[in-house]
Amino acid sequence: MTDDYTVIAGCRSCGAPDLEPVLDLGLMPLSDGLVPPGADRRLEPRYPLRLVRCVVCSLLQILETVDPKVLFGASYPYYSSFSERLVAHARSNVSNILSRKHLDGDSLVVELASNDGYLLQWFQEAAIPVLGIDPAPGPAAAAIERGVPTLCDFFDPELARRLSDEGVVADVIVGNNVLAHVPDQNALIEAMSTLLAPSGAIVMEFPYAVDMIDRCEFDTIYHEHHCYFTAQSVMPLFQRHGFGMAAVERLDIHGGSLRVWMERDAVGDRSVEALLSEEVLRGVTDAAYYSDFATRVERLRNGLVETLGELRDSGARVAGYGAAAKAAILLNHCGIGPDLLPYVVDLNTHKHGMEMPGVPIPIHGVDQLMAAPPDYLLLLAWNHAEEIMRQQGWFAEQGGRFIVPIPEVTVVAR
Ligand code: JHZ
Ligand code: ZN
Repeated sequence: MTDDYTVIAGCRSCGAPDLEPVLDLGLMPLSDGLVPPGADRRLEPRYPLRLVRCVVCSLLQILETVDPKVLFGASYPYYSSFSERLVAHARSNVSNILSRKHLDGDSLVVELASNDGYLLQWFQEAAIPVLGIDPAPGPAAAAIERGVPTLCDFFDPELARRLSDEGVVADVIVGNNVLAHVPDQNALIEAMSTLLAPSGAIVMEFPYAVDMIDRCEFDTIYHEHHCYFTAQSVMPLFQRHGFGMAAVERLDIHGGSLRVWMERDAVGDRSVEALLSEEVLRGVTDAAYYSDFATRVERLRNGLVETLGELRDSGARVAGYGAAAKAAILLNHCGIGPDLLPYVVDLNTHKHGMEMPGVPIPIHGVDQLMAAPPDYLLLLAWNHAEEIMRQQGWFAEQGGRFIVPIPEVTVVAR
């Protein structure tokens, strides 16, 4: 356990002090804190991880705030371009924006958490000037290498002010999987407001909390994600800063996400009205909607551990696919170590040779599977299940089976 974190006293959005418990995941390591082999595991930091809900604005959030410099520092290993589907998704996101908003060679698109440039490259292809901002040095350097102008820094009100003073004005700000990643959402929106042209649009994607709760995606709860949004809880956050939700879309990326289109004083179209009322009907602003989540998570955990235990006892060989951030939470919360899962494979070369956070499970390249095929492949990156099963078709053809752990433990022969 370590003490380099703080605990919030009130809601990250509205400040209300009444935060009711939803799920306690115990002491967890940092989900992207890969560990070099031979490191003293006793020194590995662990932090409490408690999901709570604001009684006033219904925002789901974690109590703990780990310093972002620790979370997204020099060894941050996530590179978006390793998923073909994610790159294709980014491309269609860009055409969607271009069809809604007139942009040309005099416009500017700023992307927050632009990672390795996997999205901005498509604006560049359409000859639209871009600026990426990302604090993680590895992915930012990869973006620069592929010719995407990128500022390696944390985007906050101070940086926004500095850029604005230099004359930077954004016609569109894109922010995918970044709204939850900052500890102070109000400051982030204020900073975006500083940089945005008066008629500009903010287009953001984030995992949808309704999908997370419905599909038992507890492993997407980790210290990088401070908040888990519904349409109902994200609206007041933006309204507080003068923005309205013009449109909203449900997407099946990352286990289920929302894409919101925010503009100053916007009045929502049919999509906004429809989703807001659907949420009310589902009761997402009531405590009851969240009350059995913890029990369902425990049931899933027990079922997975039992399945893996039976496979081990029967002499079957099991490996994991995807050294994802969510994998760290799934393995640690379930107490799955190398006895149940001897190794994990991943396409991301930056992760090879390292070990999973919290549990000494080594990460190998995907070719390891061919070298010594296991009998079962546990899809830790279950959100990419289709892409991975397609890519590893040979594995199924020679009798291998996939275990998909979420939303419930399922064995797929294909
Ligand atoms: P993946 C990430 O979480 C990062 P993670 C971040 N925390 C976030 O907010 C969410 O996304 C939304 C590999 N892979 O995408 C690549 C293959 O090896 O589920 C990754 O290491 N082969 C900012 O880390 C991992 O799996 C493949 O074919 O939970 C997937 O990680 C594919 C498709 C992926 O996100
Ligand atoms: Zn609140």
